[in-house]
Amino acid sequence: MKKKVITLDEFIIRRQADFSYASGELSALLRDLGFAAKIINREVNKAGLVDILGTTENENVHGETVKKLDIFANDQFMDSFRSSKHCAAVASEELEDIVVFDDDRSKNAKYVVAIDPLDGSSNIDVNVSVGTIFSIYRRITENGPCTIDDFLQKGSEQVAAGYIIYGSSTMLVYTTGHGVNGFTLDPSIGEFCLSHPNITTPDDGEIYSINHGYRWNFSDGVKKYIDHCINSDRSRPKPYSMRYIGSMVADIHRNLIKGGIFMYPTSNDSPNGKLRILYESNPMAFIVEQAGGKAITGLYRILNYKPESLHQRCPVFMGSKNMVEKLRECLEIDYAEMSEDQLAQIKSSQGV
Ligand code: P6P
Repeated sequence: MKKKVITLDEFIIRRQADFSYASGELSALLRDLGFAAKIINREVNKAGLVDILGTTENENVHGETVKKLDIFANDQFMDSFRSSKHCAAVASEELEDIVVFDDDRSKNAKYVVAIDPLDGSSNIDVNVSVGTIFSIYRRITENGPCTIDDFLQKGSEQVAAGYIIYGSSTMLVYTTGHGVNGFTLDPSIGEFCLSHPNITTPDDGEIYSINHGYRWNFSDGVKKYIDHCINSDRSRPKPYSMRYIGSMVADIHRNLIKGGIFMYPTSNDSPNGKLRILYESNPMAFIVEQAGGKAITGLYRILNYKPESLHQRCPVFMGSKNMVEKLRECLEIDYAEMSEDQLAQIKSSQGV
């Protein structure tokens, strides 16, 4: 008997019952995200054919050259959130400050969204998978327009998080704290259809993902873990493989399904790590933990950290729980030699 196709919209409405307080706003916001993702998917898929590839003359807040598709994606999501009326404000990787919606309905909306509209965009011109990452919080300010405080919440306060991967197929993967579900876009009907119900990541894996180009600069603990992977006991059924795409969504999605660990440590170029807490580390950590994995900044859980600024970065180690545990053991040599003050500094930089 043909299995019934469950679309994203239908799934979201069915799952609304998970929230006794749900008034449908979060469901509507998630559906709006899915719609915007379809529009961006259309442009990403034909990026090579229209003048949307390449770079603009602009740089974003991080001094990174902005790809034309970055701008298109950012504008698309901003329009979608503004018209949804269920989002009070947005923090975007592409914008220095938050955008507060002040129309009558939006300004009383319950939710705020942090988003990386098109992560990994440096890969666009060479046809490598890129992604969108989003994180949804309940606003904490009660009256008047939203402020940055609505965004500087611990990752454990997220009500939903997800990503869209524009790859060999386009998938939307999200969690609302009740497991992780994946939906594949069926272009023939223009719908995201449930394809990966209740994703759980293996406790172990053979894939480790890191940019070896910075190896000279990694801490002794990170080097110790890499050596563990490279010199792994050949009696293992399968020694480790290094897989690194350079697109966080693609690397973590692969590791989530197959098992593995993704690492972006600190380095001279990135003394606090490269990945942004609000719209990269936190949403991906929420998903990885909901899938049974672990996500740490080094010694501490990513979701415990309360960010102090909108675009703040942190070191990232996340994936299969036994691999993250092994890494954490290796990292202890980085801290063993530290003075109490140095350790206190690390703790405060990692939000403990
Ligand atoms: P590197 C893409 O620019 C990104 O923000 C993430 O998607 C990716 O994991 C990382 O940077 C890659 O950085 O320094 O290895 O090129």
